[in-house]
Amino acid sequence: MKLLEFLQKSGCEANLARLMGEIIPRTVVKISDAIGKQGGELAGSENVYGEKQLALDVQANEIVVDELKKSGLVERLASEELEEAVAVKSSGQFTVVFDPLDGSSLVDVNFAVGSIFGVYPGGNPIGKTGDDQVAAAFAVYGPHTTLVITTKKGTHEFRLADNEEFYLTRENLRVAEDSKHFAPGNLRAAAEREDYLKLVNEWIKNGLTLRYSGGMVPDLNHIFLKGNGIFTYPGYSKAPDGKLRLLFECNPMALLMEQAGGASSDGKTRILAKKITELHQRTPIYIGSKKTVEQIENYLS
Ligand code: P6P
Repeated sequence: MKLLEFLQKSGCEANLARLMGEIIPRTVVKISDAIGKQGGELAGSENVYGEKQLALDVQANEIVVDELKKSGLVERLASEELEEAVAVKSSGQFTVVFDPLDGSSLVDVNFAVGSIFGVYPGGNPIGKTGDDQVAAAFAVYGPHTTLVITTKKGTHEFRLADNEEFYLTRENLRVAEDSKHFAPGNLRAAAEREDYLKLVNEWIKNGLTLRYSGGMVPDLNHIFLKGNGIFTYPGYSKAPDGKLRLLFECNPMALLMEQAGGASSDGKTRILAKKITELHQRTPIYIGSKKTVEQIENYLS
């Protein structure tokens, strides 16, 4: 079944179905094409975090901004690559937040990378929480180009076919309560954080399988498709709130994960319950199998 048809059959509101079933997929097809044509050349610019931007970062951002502006559905958009949110159309129904090319530096070593999207009703997401999202999605640019999407009726995977249409491949993804895999990000924190070192050693002792690529999107996609696992990116002295952004990365992933029966936390608070206070705020994140997240919260607290 085609993506748009699936969303319409699931009773998704018409404009949201168009946004998630046509507009965002169109940006993913264009970004996938761009990746195929380019390498990891630098753009000669830096993003708001002072990170060197690749030409691909800039191009992917422009592709998403352009399609969202043309859609007529968007009141405002915010990108990890842009310092400020962009007001688009006062009568627009949604605010779309996105990381247009997450892990772009991995393109250079031919690893899978991704795009992440979160959709809020109305305007400014500041003051809201991740629970206010009405939809979320991530694209994986790997051996296949896929989209994993939720409109709060479960989490489902779609794969891009030659005719530039996305077709349903996995309906109602489920993440089991216990982990057999682990993706321990920011391991440098374990050099000073005894608690994190003990957690990772516990997983090693319990024989969990390591699956970590350095790309949040493929690393989380592994958990969704294997049906279990834990991804962690804690803070430490040099970055108390870690590296990953609440709005552009963690909230969309947390919604997709909860819709698949998993959980996510910053170590104390459920990710989707955290107040959004600024566009580029960061948060530690522990996300995946529910019992593992609960164990981490009990352990770290
Ligand atoms: P580190 C990629 O740059 C990213 O934003 C995420 O995709 C990934 O999980 C994380 O950073 C990796 O961070 O510190 O291991 O390079």
